[in-house]
Amino acid sequence: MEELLEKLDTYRKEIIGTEISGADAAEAYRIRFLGTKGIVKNLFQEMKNVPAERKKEFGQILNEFKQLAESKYDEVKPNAQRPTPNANQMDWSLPGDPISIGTRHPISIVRNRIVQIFGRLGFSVAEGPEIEDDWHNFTALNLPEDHPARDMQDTFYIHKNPDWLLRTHTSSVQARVMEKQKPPIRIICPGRVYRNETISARAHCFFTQCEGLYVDENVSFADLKQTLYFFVQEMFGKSVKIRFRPSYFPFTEPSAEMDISCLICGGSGCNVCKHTGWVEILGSGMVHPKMLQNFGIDPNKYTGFAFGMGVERICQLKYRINDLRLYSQNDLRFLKQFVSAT
Ligand code: 2U9
Repeated sequence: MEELLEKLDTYRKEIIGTEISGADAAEAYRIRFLGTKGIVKNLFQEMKNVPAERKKEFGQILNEFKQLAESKYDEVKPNAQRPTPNANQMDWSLPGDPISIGTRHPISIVRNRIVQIFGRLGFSVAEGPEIEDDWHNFTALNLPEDHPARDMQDTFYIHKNPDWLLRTHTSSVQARVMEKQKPPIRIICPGRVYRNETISARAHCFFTQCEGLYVDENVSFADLKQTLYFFVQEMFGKSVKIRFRPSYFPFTEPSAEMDISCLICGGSGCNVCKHTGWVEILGSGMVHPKMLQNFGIDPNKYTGFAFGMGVERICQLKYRINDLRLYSQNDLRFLKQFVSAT
């Protein structure tokens, strides 16, 4: 033990007294003291020969010695690894290290474009919570208690009584705006919605909706048609045609689905449009008078139109994406293809 302590003392003096300059000397020091067969390692191996009653004392001394050896190396290491070049040795004209800036997600690109197009028509963006209560997601929107959308199998419920759930559509945002704001109301509501679906190429348990609402005096179905026609022309190009088919939504009456002429075949028929020449892109209608009443808006004075679309669907048509799962797999080979899209 005494012999060991003497050895330690000699090494301690060596460390304190040694001047280390340059990368080679620093490396030699590291190998001698801190290497896998170095002095520190060897001294720790001597522990087994120390009598049991002095193990604690020797352990402490050894740890302090190890810290001394390491801190000496830390002092000289930066210089050893990165010698500071003097200004004359620097080539200031060399290009910098490239910074990887990533790309916008295709859904963000399309959502921003939708917001921009409707922004030009005076629609502003409204947002709301993704965890909703029953009233704003269902009851206020003409979806009575026995409606199939309320089924546990279709909706992710979070809490019972009070009923909280993941919103199944962004219509709850319109409901919240109508609650607070009197007409004129001209909003679009982009955001994520959730449905209890089995994930496949054509369905997902979450997706992005963008719904719109316009309530004012004298708003007509002609306004609805022209607004949506303007939107698809801006989104897909001037040559696109539209058609409306009667439909049903609980919040609107009359309701209609809107198709656009197939972007792939121009209307002559192909696999994408299932040889019909048309593809469905959104749902729409005149706001049901009962809805206006629900929010204290006089249906004899005000009318309105509303519409809703899946951003993934618009993106699918614009960029020809054939599998919904691609949007959420974070595969860089997919995402990097949108580097130049705006
Ligand atoms: C209020 C008033 C009116 C919202 C509307 C649609 C038509 C619609 C879906 C179709 C497929 C979107 O992508 S999708 O899931 N939606 O077609 N949504 S009218 O009407 C409202 C909502 C709230 C207060």
